[in-house]
Amino acid sequence: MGMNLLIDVVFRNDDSVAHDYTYDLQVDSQIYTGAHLGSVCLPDNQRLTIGANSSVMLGWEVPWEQIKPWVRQTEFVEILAVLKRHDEDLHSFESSVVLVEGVPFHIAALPARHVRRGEAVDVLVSYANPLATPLSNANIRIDFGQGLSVNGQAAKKVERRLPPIPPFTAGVFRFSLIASEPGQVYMGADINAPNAAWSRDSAFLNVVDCPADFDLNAVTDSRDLFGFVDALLGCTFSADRNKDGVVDFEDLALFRTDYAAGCP
Ligand SMILES: [Ca+2]
Ligand SMILES: [Ca+2]
Repeated sequence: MGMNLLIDVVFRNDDSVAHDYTYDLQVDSQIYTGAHLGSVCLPDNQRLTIGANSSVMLGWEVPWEQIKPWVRQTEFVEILAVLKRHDEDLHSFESSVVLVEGVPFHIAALPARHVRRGEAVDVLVSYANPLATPLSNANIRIDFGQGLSVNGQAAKKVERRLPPIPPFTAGVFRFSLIASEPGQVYMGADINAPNAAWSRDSAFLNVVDCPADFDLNAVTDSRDLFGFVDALLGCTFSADRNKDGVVDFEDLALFRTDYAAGCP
């Protein structure tokens, strides 16, 4: 991401006498459909003499600006070297594919992918800059499969300009959302930065709508009962049904009522 492409090619002559050659080098983009996005022009039909049983190593540097137009559509850059011997019709081909990475990042819902309808859940986006140069003007966008309430406002997406990311550092972007409808919510996220490839990640939220479904697995059964009793005996916050800050028999009574009612 965001770096010039350094290419080293070794041409070798295994023959017992020296030969004259012509070489070509091509840097191409590839996408999964096989469509061709463009090439970078490097010197072609260059002449080269390689001594008997010898190698010659040549190096090139392709500026990032020439690769950048491709990186919204592909992650792969192919390098193709062709060597042709003058005195015989002998061609040698060698190709190599380079993966052009975007900003590494990950989106996740906390503390779990299962949330209760109407309860706030945090979404955490962690990202990093693995380069030795600062990463600036990176935009993050998260689209939701269905409408949610984000930080108290109805929203179908979240967009944010990330602060500059110094070299070799990581950061997090956190926001809170509430799902008002039960079901599975898709969150598709991408980060777009001027000097990096496009990068994507996604996560699902399972929004459940049954008060007795204590473990939020969309099924209400005895495991929810045992789970609640464990939480009650352990005085953990999750057992505080009436949110009064105390875990006691009032919470047990509320859970028994919900459990007896079953799920809609
Ligand atoms: Ca359950
Ligand atoms: Ca309570």
